[in-house]
Amino acid sequence: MSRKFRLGQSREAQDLDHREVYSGERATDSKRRQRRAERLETGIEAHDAQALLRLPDPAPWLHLPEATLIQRHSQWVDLELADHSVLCATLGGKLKGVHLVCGDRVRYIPMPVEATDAKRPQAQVVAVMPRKSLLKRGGSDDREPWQLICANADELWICAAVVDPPLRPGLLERAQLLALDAGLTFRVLITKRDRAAKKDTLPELDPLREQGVAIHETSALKGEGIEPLRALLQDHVVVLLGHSGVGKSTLVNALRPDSVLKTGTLTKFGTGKQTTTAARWLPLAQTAGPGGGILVDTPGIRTLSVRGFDRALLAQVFPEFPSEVLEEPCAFDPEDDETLDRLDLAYPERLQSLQRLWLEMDTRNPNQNVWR
Ligand SMILES: Nc1nc2c(ncn2[C@@H]2O[C@H](COP(=O)(O)OP(=O)(O)OP(=O)(O)O)[C@@H](O)[C@H]2O)c(=O)[nH]1
Ligand SMILES: [Mg+2]
Repeated sequence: MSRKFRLGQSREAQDLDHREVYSGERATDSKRRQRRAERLETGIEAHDAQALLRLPDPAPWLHLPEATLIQRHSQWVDLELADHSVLCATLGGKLKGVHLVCGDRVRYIPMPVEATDAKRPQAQVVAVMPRKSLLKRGGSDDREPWQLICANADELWICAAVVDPPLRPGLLERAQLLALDAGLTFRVLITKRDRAAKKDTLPELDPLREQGVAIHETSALKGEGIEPLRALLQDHVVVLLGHSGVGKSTLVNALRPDSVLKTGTLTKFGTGKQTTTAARWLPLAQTAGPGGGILVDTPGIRTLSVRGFDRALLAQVFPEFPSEVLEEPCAFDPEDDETLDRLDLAYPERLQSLQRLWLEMDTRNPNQNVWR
């Protein structure tokens, strides 16, 4: 019997609720479906989030030249070689299943290609060197526990615009957790400062100011607040992260006079249009002299998931809370005046943020054992 299903009503989707739909199917079909579902389930359970971050031993390849992976494309990667030239490379079979990311130091085998054929891959990546740091965020479920952002960075600068798109303190807390997890120095970059009155002190940032987080106010269009950043970049690899449209690429262009990264306009809702589509490693050395630093421009993010991160990190992001709250935040009612008075919080709304992050960090996979 052949049946037609509308979008979202596939045979598999129906299977979740109405197994009787299959009562008439042949035994062989039923067995095949059962085997497929078992394979999927075993696959999911076998996922070990930490194992996915392990890299194969590069020892057999250490005689090969080293390069930096500066951008990933769907079928190939761009490498920057020791002489700063860029070439296109494919990934060798030995790296099957290894998640490479912008900033990885790799070993490659050059492949002979005619000089005129610059579009063909000219090398094959065969090994990845151990990473100094790895900036990542949580994935949506256990089939993709992590989304890697950048390897071998030193600092994370979270970019947030004063308006268009609006400033969201929740995103800053999440970024702080990501930086702590990766061991990176954390800075907040307020962009589009020209769009708010000078006397507006941006009180949303007070909790971060009190913690001593470095906050830099900039206006890339007016060239304000850019010079101090140039000094901070010296000899450092800095990842720029933020919502689409906050002005990350505009900032990179301001910091690299020879850079012409594409920047975008905003939608009528004041959000960006995902102008940058892949993370790109951008050395400043050619313009600012040796040791000028590296900027990594990234595509605009919608959220920063902290699924699977260590709850112990929360104590550093929410230092104003006593340990009893950090151990079991959900035991405290954020709407109960008596509780809030007892905790004597300067920013009571942070209790809800703490609870949200604490729950999200739970490693339980919401999609595990789904019959598909
Ligand atoms: N007024 C003002 N506008 C700015 C400033 N910086 C960037 N913009 C504008 O913001 C818009 C988005 O800038 P982009 O640099 O493309 O933003 P992005 O963060 O790279 O966006 P994605 O690549 O989509 O993630 C552009 O129209 C810029 O002109 C600023 O300092 N002041
Ligand atoms: Mg951009």
